[in-house]
Amino acid sequence: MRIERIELRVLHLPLVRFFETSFGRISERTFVLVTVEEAGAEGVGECVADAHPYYSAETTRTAWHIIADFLAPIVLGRHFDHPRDIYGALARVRGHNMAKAALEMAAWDLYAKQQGASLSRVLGGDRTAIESGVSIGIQDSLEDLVERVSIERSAGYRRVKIKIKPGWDIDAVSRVRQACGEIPLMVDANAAYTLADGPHLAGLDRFGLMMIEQPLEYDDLRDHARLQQVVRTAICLDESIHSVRSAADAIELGACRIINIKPGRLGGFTESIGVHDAAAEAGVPVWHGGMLESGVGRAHNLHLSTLPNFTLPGDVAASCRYYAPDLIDPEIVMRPDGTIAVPSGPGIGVNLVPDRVAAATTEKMELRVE
Ligand code: OSB
Ligand code: MG
Repeated sequence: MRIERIELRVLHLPLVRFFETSFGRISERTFVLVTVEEAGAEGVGECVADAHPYYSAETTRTAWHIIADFLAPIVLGRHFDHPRDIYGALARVRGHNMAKAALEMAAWDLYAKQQGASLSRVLGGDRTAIESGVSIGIQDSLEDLVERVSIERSAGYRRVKIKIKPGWDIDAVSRVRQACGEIPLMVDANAAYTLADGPHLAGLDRFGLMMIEQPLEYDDLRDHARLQQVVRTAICLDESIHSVRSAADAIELGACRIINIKPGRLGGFTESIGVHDAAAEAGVPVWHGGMLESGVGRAHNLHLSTLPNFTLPGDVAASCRYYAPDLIDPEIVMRPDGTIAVPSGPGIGVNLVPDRVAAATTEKMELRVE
């Protein structure tokens, strides 16, 4: 594979419904879409960095800058036997995993298309469908929360995650349990607590949650290991895991019993497969997280979710929960049994609708081999 042209776009898409986490409420996403091309064949990748640096340090603008000025020049015109070699070639640039992932994942799509193979096969997955869960944000009231959970459960989602923060935790979980019974339920704090909240968080143990996701600081492992001694509920790490090495550290320290894999956070598919494999070896289950992706990133996520250690339902849900219409056709739909079929065509197996992409584009740039 030898990428000859890279196109960057900034896209702006309103969300169907606002999404609120412990770090704030958003109603739209602004993200970079990367297209890579060789001899007329194209691959696409979606950068999960948003306009603000609240989930992670990266933003739409830093991703644009890093891809255009540093990553694209490394990759353009260079021969790669396989897309698994790209992440290593970008190692000289420190951090900026979301920028790296957008470019690397576009290259995986291109490579799979050149092979005439489904991306999931190229990644090493063998499922034809994945189990879908939903992530439900903080709502204006507990009544609204119960209503949202009920709606998503009736739709068929196999597990429900609710966002928590101090002041919106025990009562929220208690109300959902009362109203909805013993559904597969978990919580995600997006780093809103400190170790001093341990006894309070242990108050969640009585609800039989599947896990507590990222209760403490975004870059912490040590306090999570201490917290896991205080709470019975399994801790799952999201923000704290940014590499195979940090995953191995977390497992060895006992900082988590479950890992959320997001390729954007990990610099792409190569490192994601590494975390998946390391976790499998240690007997730690993984699930696929979400970043409110459009259909492009969502399709990539579906394909990665077909690897064998993705044994828990993830946050990869139907397109219609996020954007109406989505950028792709056909959209990604969840079936009444709570599963999503993995597209079987070459690459990511979904098609961008050019008019919708054009309408959402606010900036565009092209880079070519000199
Ligand atoms: O912490 O998993 C998270 C969305 C944006 C940033 C961080 C997170 C999330 C979600 C939503 O939980 C998952 C989704 O529905 O895509
Ligand atoms: Mg999370």
